[in-house]
Amino acid sequence: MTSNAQRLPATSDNQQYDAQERDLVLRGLTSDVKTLLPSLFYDTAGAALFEQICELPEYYPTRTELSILAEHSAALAAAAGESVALIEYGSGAGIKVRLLLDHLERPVAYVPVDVSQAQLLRVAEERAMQYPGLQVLPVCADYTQPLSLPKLSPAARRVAFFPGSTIGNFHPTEAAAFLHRVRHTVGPQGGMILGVDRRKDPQVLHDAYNDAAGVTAAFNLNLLTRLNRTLGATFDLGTFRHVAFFNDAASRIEMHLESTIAQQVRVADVDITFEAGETIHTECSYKYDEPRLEALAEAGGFRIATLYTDARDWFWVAWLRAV
Ligand code: AVJ
Repeated sequence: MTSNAQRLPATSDNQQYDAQERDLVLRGLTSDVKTLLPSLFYDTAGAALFEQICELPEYYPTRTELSILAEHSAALAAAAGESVALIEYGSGAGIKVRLLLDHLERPVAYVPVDVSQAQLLRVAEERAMQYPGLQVLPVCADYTQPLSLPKLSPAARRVAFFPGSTIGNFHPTEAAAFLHRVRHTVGPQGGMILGVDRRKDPQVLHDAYNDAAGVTAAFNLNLLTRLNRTLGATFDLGTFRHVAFFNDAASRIEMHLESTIAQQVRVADVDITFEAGETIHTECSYKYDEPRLEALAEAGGFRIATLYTDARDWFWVAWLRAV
């Protein structure tokens, strides 16, 4: 890990905690505006809750993106061309990529990148069996950090696949920096297939992150359960509540955990003070319109070649070409 200049509060005993997680969490909770990184959501329970979110009637992104991919995967595959090396950032359960692999002409390699090693190896093995002749080269890594990828045939055209509107978790400057790194990886002949959630009626957005069944609330609060386990934290879940709203000026959904009372919580042997009503900002989910997406593509060294959308204009699967 790279070192960080910012100093953390001194502690009596932190040996038992994962140092990287402790550093990240304490840096977030001791800053003026308390924040935590969305990647912390995805422990085993969190990943299962996210899968439940994807099934909710209010949560449209997953099924909308799948419908776009199902309808346009042949066109996307044709645009990508022959002999593609497909690099998937955050391959997860690896369902969506099959729609592409089924249509690509003689793909040479599939490179799934994911932090979850067990799931990564399972998906890699499955795909290798389903697509004989396809080289499957799994990379276990956090794709938000610079990556080194396996050597790919110089004849292969590199195409990045980043579905799920996960790009929405990045602030615009981080998103541009991420695309720029992808652009470097795919090279001047490369391309990118990017899933992007669009700006839309704020009520639709609000409902997608405030579902009636309370699954999104459970997903958000699970972060505190995780920290209680991994960092010996003392969060009382009865004193925090899920808050999610659309911030129109910033064009993003914000998720927060609000402390309903004034209190102190210990996290990895450090006392964190909350005022009543104070929140921890746990996630941003940026929503794009065309000018915003164009600006992002351009800043990352791509241009928008084709935008595929759904009947309601709620989501995009964008085909970007390297500039
Ligand atoms: C996985 C980042 C695309 O922002 O919609 C779902 C995560 N958070 N409900 C999103 C999420 C709350 C999701 N992404």
